[in-house]
Amino acid sequence: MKIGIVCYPTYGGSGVVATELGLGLARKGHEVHFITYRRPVRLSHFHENVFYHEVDNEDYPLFEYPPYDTALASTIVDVVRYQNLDLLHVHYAIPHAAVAYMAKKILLSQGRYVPVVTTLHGTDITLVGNNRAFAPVVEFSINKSDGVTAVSQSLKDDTLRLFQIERDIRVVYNFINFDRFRKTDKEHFKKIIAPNGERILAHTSNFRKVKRVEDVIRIFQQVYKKVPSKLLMIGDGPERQNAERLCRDIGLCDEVRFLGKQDAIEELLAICDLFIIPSESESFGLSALEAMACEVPVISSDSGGLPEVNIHGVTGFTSPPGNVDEMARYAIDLMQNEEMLARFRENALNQARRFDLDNILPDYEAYYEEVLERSVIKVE
Ligand code: GMT
Repeated sequence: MKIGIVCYPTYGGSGVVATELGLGLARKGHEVHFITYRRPVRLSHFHENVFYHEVDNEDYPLFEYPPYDTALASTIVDVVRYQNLDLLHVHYAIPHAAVAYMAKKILLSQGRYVPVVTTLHGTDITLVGNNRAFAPVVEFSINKSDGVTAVSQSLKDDTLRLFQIERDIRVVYNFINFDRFRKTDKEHFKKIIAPNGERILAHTSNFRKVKRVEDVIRIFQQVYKKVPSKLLMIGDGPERQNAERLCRDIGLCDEVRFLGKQDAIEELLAICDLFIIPSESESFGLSALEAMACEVPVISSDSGGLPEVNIHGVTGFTSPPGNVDEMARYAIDLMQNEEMLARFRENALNQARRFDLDNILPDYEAYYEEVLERSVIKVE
């Protein structure tokens, strides 16, 4: 199959999922064309069957906001026509689903039908998508997609609750590539970060408000009082400064390392004992899954799809967002109990295996086939 993938190229989960999916499809022999404004972060090497088309968003003095949507639609039209794509898979509804609809209509006017699959990732529904500024377009473009998937049951439920949706939404869970995410021996790192055998806790995110990064510091503050430990804060974003300031205010600078954006996250996860993700809202929590694949149990909030990934009392613990004291208690229990930690590590790995890329990829392929078959009937 020749598949066009439209996504955000940044460190966000939706771009990561889109890129890993494209690479997985390419390994299976599909031809994959990424269409986006910058090379996706995880598309770092040459791959057979993978093509990248950069959207040229020309600036012009008249534009206060260069019209990316228009440039993207034109690039999609061009790539579909000249690379002869069978299907477009767009990740994150805003603006990708709407732009894909426009491109589809332009192509149709030229006698070419290309079906569009939209994958909903989370904030495109629960946060920004639900905002009045976007909602009518989000709803319309979901309804006009030829296929729609959501990355968790919780996100599907939210979509049906928040919008008037006229079509079926298929849950296809996010996935993990075990070739990359697995526990490896990184003892030399461990010695640098925790020279006295301290426990290592970690958080990775894009440090946006929704991630509640200050809660991570507050949880760690309580853990540190009971258990010799270090905290790794991986990633960057608007809340980083507040988090750093909080560390200074409570005198924890020496115990918390802000590492910024990192490419080889799996090498850091390999030395961790606990992962913390206390988000206000999280449709899936890909970073929690990445930790679990590296045998790291998770303390998370119970918002959105997180409980579908992190099973309370089995792979870690879940608490309502903002309940820092309870999350800290769970973290302390786990960090103080060697037997429980070993059991939770094993459970985390077993749960992560359910989301193995090799299991989820065929679901996407089958869904594409289904959508293509429906489209043939539509065109005839
Ligand atoms: O976080 C966002 O604003 C959007 C998106 C992204 O691109 O990072 O994250 C969402 O998609 C991820 C991949 O499907 C999910 O693992 C995240 O849970 C989800 N983020 C939220 O729901 C906050």
